Amino acid sequence: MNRLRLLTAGESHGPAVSGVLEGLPFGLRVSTAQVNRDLRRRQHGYGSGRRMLIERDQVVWMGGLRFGRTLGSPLAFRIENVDWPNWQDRMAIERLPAGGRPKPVTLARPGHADLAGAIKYGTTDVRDVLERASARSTAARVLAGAVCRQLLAGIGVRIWSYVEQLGPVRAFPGVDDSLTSVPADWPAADLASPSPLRCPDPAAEQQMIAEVDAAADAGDSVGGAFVVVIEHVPVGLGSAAEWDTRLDGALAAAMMGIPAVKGVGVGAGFDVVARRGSEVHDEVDAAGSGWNRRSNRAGGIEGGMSNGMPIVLRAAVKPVSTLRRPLDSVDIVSGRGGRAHIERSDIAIMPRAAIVGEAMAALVLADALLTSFGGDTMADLRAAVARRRRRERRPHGA
Ligand code: EPS
Repeated sequence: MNRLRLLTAGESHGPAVSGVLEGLPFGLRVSTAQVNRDLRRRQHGYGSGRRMLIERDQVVWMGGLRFGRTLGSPLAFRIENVDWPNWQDRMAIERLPAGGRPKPVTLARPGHADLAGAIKYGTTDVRDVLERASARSTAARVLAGAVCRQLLAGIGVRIWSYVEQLGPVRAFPGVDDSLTSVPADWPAADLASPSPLRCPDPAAEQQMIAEVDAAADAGDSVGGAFVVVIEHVPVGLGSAAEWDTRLDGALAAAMMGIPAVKGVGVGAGFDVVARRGSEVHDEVDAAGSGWNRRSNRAGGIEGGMSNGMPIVLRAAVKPVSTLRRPLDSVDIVSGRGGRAHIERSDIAIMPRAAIVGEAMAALVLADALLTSFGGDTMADLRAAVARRRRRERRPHGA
């Protein structure tokens, strides 16, 4: 990111996760209620483990706000881990607990950060690695993303998401692009009261629930795909000037930065492979007064820049790597074979991963907005965006 910097810290079973978001303009009104709403949305979803019944994620502001508005200074925050008192010995901060070193975790879980991390740091206790590699860290990102979402909402940008696939079950099966079947009122309904798996196709959602149950019964886990949609983005965020100034590149990197994401598509994504150009590019329709497109296979980005159509991102999420029926592994101390460590875990994270996807998109979009338009204050930013919106208008033809 160019204008914004986000640093997060905190172990999954430490006292808190925390963060600093730097680079916000002066004068952004931040609703704590809306931040807490987004934190709650990240905790919601069928297939979550028992930890989500323990935690009640809420922001504690540490700096950067006065009377509910940003001061242009770093925004600092934390979220307390309610589970911390149960881990004070195993995660003691300053010295070994009175009872001595807790039993180390030595059987690395395939798919998790365990093995590579243990070798990287030369540790004989995988807990040194897994605590930070935990998806708990995404709470801090969702918090920062919630603030960026409010900045974006101020210039009319809306971000929403849904679960498109869970294991083999797809929303709106038989439809080429599931997005075309999502009811128009679904994003608002999801915000007000999310369904168990945040899937907009109720019939598919029932099958998805059965799939989660089947995976749980088998001691297994299940992944899927989610879609993030970003609407009313000003034209021209990002640029074609360099490989690292492209908006699609930044968004893809941010999505890949979500734990468990293994693939990202923009618009038609991997479906472009087998199609001809006429079936991929979005014709500009002369009818009407705007720059109307007949389709949005580009997913709102052409030449690395937003083109005014909704930005559509799709992410493939692998199944959670902690299995109750564990896979084969090797003990990192003895070198002997064994079954991977079992840590309390989730069965499916799809509805929650999608909320993290919204947050990552908000961070990157807010950064791209500030990169294009700058501004020390929200008033500066809004004025610059309004100028761009005027330039977006189509000239009247003869
Ligand atoms: C996680 C394992 C579980 C999840 C955790 C991520 O935690 P625990 O080991 O305490 O049961 O609940 O996610 C969160 C705590 C969270 O807030 O999302 C893992 O191994 O990555």
